[in-house]
Amino acid sequence: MKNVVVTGILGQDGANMAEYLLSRCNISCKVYGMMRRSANPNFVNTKNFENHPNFQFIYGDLSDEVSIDKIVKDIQPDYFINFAANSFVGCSWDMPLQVMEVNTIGVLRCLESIRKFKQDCRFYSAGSSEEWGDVDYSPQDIDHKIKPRSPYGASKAAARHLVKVYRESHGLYAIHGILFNHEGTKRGEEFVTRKITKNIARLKRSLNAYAESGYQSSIAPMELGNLDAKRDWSDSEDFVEGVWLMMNQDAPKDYILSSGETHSIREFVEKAFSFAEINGEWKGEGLDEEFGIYMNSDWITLLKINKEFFRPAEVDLLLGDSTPIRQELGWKPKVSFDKLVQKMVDYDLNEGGV
Ligand code: GDR
Repeated sequence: MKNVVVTGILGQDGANMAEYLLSRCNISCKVYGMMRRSANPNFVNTKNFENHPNFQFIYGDLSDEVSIDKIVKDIQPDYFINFAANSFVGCSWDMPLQVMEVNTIGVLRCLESIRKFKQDCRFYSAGSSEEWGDVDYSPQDIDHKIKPRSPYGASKAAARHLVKVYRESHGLYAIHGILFNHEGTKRGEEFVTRKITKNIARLKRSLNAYAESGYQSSIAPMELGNLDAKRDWSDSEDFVEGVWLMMNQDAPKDYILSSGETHSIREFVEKAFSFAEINGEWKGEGLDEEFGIYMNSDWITLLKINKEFFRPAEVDLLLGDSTPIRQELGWKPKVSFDKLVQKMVDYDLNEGGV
């Protein structure tokens, strides 16, 4: 039985990783899911496995080295998978010091604890395509220059250097996988994909109520920022399997996980509305652009643009080249872009939309 510490257990990737290790992985694992102490933790993402006999919640905080030291010393993990982070790029301009403290110094604390107390523990650091920022070429490969556009991107780039330094100086099995955008039904609502699918579920209910009320009720549109940014989106459940492959190579090596396709936010919006069978249209331009629908010959605005959701510096285009992990480790994603959008819309229209 392998001891695995997974940080960020209440978040999308931590929960998907634990679920994979406990139910589909070929190695038997005892999973310790690390969470921070907080007044009202949200366990919605862990409900499928939190009572599994090989699962245990543990308290810890990346900003507190005493807690990380204690976890590594007491549990003696074989693997330490770090998904804990301040992962929202948009707020990283508002709290840059906290972002560096958690995303960079937090990684350093993990590396130091492993160096001191369990040198053969394999460590995974969650890197990001945001490290490349304003890209020089597409698709981006692992050798692309580091050019972050946000404090978040800079924090992940710095962590990447630290992982390399610890690997080369102390011989640790430490890797920094570069993950492009990855989504799913456990995704937080501050990220654009889940914000869209949750809002579409709400709008679907509002449109039904509007028709039932004899076209009397009012409908609050969703508000988004830049619709023209392009992202390389995948399913987080596919990615955690790729992370596990990276953790089980003969020698540590960093890889990219990506779908190899890029789509604009606008395309995601259109697909999501169409899977919800809301056949609307765009009108207007720039900040006045809207997506809406005619009902009873009234124009109903379903989406409008809000300047507040634009970023001080945008990453316009991301497209990842994941050929090396596909060829060398046999990783293969199962969920296409269309399937991902459909899965999220269906979930929010049914169980997740309340
Ligand atoms: P991203 O994800 O910054 O790419 O980072 P996010 O979903 O937040 O933004 C994607 C793109 O959508 C545009 N956008 C909006 N974004 C949000 N959140 N809300 C809006 O209303 C909105 N309108 C338009 C953004 O400008 C951006 O271009 C994600 C995170 O998971 C990181 O932690 C991870 O490292 C990277 O993906 C890979």
